Amino acid sequence: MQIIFKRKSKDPVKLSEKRAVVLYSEEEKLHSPNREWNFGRTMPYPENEERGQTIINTIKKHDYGSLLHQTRQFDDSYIKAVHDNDMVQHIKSCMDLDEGQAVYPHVFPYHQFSRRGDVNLRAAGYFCFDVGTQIQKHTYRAAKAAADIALDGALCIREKRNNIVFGLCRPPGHHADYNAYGGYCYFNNAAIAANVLAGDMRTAILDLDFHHGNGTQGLFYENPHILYVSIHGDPRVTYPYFSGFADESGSRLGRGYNINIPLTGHVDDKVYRNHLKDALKKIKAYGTEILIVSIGFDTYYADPLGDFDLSSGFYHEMGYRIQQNFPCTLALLEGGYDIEDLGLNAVNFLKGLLG
Ligand code: SP5
Ligand code: ZN
Repeated sequence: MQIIFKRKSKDPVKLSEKRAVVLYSEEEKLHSPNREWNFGRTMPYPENEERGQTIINTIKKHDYGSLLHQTRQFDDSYIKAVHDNDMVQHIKSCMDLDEGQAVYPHVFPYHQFSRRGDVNLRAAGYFCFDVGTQIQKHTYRAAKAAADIALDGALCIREKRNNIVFGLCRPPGHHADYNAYGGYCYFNNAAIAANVLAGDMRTAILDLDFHHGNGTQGLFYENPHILYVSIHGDPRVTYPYFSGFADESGSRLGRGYNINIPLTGHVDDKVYRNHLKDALKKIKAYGTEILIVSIGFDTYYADPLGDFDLSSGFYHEMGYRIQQNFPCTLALLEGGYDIEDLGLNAVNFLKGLLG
């Protein structure tokens, strides 16, 4: 396999040839909260810097280190094209915090007299939809780096320098909506990428995280130009609880372009495979030229947050099936919290993408 990173964008992508890159950023480890609330007690924060570290280490250990590249940096206008600028400003303003401090919402707006007021640290309740997602001094820098990775990947594909990109985004993004952050997510990395691609290529997002991507759904719910398909745990019993039901199919012009596949009961490789094949078929029927995959490894049997029972080897199959159907794929990391096998699962997925 030959990897060429700097080909002139005029040259067409030969689909038989895989030019893959894995993007990461050193900035991401700046965001690593310690603990979160869980039923009145605290538990270790699952979305921490070890996640990125173990994936990078395992990639190197399996001799894919040559694929790793630090992301380029971009203007924050790409983030502001997708999110409420006041929310971006709110997260940015937390750079004034002291080291070790964290912002949690402590007042949530309710009913008709909830007014927005000034955007300051006390406004967290306006933008934050859960109490598990804190902002620290360096959260903005990490979230910006994760968005840069998504954007860099999108541009690599749009400029035809690469056809397979795996972006190691941390913090993740799929729970972040236009003016709401939560679920360990601040900026919606997949949506930021889709926003720059959809003008040039027919774009779909396949969300394979264990949790429903309420943010991605929300951002494109009325948009027919970005198909959103998600396979996830049944929201009646699974975070984020208030979205992800099968009858949410898009509205206005976007009607029919939002497909939710919530799964109940025992979901092993075999059950999942059938739904994955079905999802890929629908995405193909859309005429998809670039597939963005929100890849979460919290569907793993040993994951502390997810209830599915997928095996490590299944992530290889997942990647393989995806690239067989969609030679241009931008995979972006979402969840996955079993630190012990997270690296292996990610490498298996990467190997599958490489064919
Ligand atoms: C990106 C992503 O995967 N976000 C998920 C956010 C889920 N936050 C809810 C954490 C609740 C912890 N309760 C543990 C229950 C274990 N069964
Ligand atoms: Zn998740």
